[in-house]
Order: sequence, then C-alpha cells, then structure tokens
Amino acid sequence: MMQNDLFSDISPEMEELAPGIFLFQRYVDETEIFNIVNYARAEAPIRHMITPGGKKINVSGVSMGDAGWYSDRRGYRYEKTDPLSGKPWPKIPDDIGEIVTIAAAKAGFNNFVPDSCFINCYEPGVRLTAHIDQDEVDFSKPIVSISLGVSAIFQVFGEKRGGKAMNIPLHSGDLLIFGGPARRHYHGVKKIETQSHPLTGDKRYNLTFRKAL
Ligand code: MD6
Ligand code: FE
Repeated sequence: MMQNDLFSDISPEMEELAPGIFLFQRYVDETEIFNIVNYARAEAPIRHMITPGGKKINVSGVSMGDAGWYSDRRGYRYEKTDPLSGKPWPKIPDDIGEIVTIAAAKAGFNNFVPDSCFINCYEPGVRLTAHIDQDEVDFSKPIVSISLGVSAIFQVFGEKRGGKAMNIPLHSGDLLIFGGPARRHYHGVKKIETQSHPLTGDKRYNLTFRKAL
C-alpha cells in the first residue's frame, strides 16, 4: 500500500478554494459560537436595519467590537456606539478573537486583529444580495467569517455583480477567510432553505470579523 493511502481520507485543515479564499471546515466549536451570539444579543438587540434607499434589510444583524457596521437613511458606515442605545457595542470575546487571528495567520494574513464583528441572522427564505464590503479602511486585511446553525450556499462572483458564481457550501462551525483579490469581489448568500439545527433551530448565523478602523 502506498504511504499516502493511509491519509487519503483525512481532509486537510484548510483549503484554498480560489486566490485569497480559504475554507476551514468544522473548525470552530459550535457551542462556543452559540454562546457568543447569545451574549451579543443580550447586550445589544439584533435588528433589521434600513438601506440608505429606505428598504428593510431582510437579514437581521448586530455588532461586537470597537466599531459596528450600520446602515440607515444616512448611509452605510461604522459606528463606535449602537445608535439604538448610545452604548458601546459588546466587546469581542478574547478567545474567539485569538482563534480568528490564528486562522488568518495560517492563511498567510499575519497580525490580523479584528476590531469589529458583524453578526448576521438568517431565517428560512432569506438571502443576502451580492455586495462588496467596502466600508473598512484597509483592504489588505481579510474578512474572517464563521458560520453557525443551518447550512447555506455562499456565492462568489467577480468584480461584477452578475455572471457565473463560485458556490461554496458553508456549514455550522466552518471558518472562511476572504482576502487578497477576493476582498474586492461581489459575494452573497443564496436563499436559506428550511432546515433544522440542534442549537439554532431553523436559523443561520454568520459572524464576520473585520479590521474596520
Ligand atoms: C454570510 N458573509 O456568510 C455573509 N463578507 O452570511 C459575507 O457577506 C462575507 O462571509 C465578506 C467576507 C466574508 C463573508
Ligand atoms: Fe460580505
């Protein structure tokens, strides 16, 4: 038997799916992430924001960190305090911050220290339209995403919104790094199917860790 056959069914810790896109499957402890989501939601309510054009955003969200992504009639931006309460956003717990920094370094992004985490919540039937995250100051920094709950298809387009997408299935506990050239590529999430997960029920959460300021 060839030596490699012994290892052929052991999947690698990390896979580079496209330049700048790295997937770590089932990398993070789901209960730890669930506890973090519940902590954040207890500190600051998860809410549906409004686009600058006045449309309700179907994905609900809330932030942690020194800055939180925000949208309303005044535009897309980062806010240092929660406009709903005037209070600072909940702190990013140190342990998850370290997990994110270590994963980013494994993908070649050294010294990535997130100062913002946006938590998205998806109900069945909700999708996230194609967008580029461009409210952060430094585009050389990646965004690190962690998924929790029911599965989703993450779609990556290119520099334009349409065309053929690369479809990346994301499952609970997966960590995805989105950096390099992909950082400026359109991406979105397909409509969430009705499914059930032992921790979150029919919901999907996604936590995106950013260097915003
Ligand atoms: C989501 N994620 O997975 C939405 N953006 O629910 C994103 O929009 C995203 O996963 C930038 C980088 C990584 C991401
Ligand atoms: Fe995004």
